Amino acid sequence: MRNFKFFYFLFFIFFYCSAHSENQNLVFHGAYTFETYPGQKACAVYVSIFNNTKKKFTINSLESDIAGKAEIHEVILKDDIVSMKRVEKLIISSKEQIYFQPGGNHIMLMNLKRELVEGSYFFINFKMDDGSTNKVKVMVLNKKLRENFIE
Ligand SMILES: [Cu+2]
Repeated sequence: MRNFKFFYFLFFIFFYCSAHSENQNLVFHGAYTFETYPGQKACAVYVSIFNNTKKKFTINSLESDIAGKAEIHEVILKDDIVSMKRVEKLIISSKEQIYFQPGGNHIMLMNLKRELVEGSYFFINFKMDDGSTNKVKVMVLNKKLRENFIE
């Protein structure tokens, strides 16, 4: 009788875990950028990406209706000079958390097609190597907030 209960317990755990992992995907949290001034052609977008799954994800490319070009950039500090380099493919390993933040790695939108107004939002599509797309909402914040984000 006791063994039977134990078996039932294992059975429950197995189904509980598999039901949860099946629904899991990459989670994009709190994407934002700052309002632009008239004529501004590029802006940086920040977001946190959580991979709570056992799988590895690869972001192949980005696109957005509001920009001619969207890229992932990493910030490189060499000989006291800060520069940006395009990341061709971003691999997010199992259980990895990635934080794009002001002063660090970011998403760069270039050839902006319109001014970004505080309180509005737009979308960026993250195209994955498995053919799927993650559509992420980006909030436009007041540029005065920027000062609070940088050291
Ligand atoms: Cu950049």
